[in-house]
Amino acid sequence: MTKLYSFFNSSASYRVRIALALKGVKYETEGINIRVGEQNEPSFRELNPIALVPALSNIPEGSIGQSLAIIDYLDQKYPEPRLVPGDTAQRARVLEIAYGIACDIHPVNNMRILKYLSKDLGVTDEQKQAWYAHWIDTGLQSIEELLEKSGSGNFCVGDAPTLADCCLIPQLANAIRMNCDVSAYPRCMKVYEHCTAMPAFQAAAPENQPDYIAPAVA
Ligand SMILES: N[C@@H](CCC(=O)N[C@@H](CS)C(=O)NCC(=O)O)C(=O)O
Repeated sequence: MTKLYSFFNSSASYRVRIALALKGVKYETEGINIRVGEQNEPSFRELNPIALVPALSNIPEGSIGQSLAIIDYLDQKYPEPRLVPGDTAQRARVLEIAYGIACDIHPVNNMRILKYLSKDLGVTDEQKQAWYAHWIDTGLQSIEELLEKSGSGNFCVGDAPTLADCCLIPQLANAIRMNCDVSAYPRCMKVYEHCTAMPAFQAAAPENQPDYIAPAVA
């Protein structure tokens, strides 16, 4: 069976889980605990030399890393429902939002970056939180403007979920988990409220994953 190497709290993994659920693809989860460095094990690097989750394997093509490449693969292999629209204008809007999140917002707040800030550069927890919140704010402000451009409603673009929603929901979930103030982004939050009530998005949510680790109670 198709296997997804995933970490429950990883937003890049969450993007792919949403796509798999929307398309109704059956798969098994192999938990890679990035908190303890399992992404750097040689057995995982063989599947994804970039050493980041997710990776898709047990497919005829071998294994694929990079969440957007995996979703593109799934869209080719299981065309319904389409996550990257065929229509040229809609496709451009969807990719503009998805890349804005996956290329510009997510990478600077990735775990290895935050660890480098603390361990190698010696920044305090407060400074690290300020860094995180700053890039979330800057990024979500831009996404809010992109959603205005795309005329978002219940979804980022059009009237069905697309790759843009697969990227936005996990990014917002992370921001909320990290106590960022998201009240200034009403278009983003409208999409968030609508999508997170849908069964496919719920099936993909961190707390519903087999490798879920409950937060420690203080
Ligand atoms: N561009 C990659 C990003 C993947 C990524 O950053 N994954 C994170 C979790 S969301 C990770 O594995 N972090 C481990 C680390 O920072 O060492 C993708 O879209 O798949």
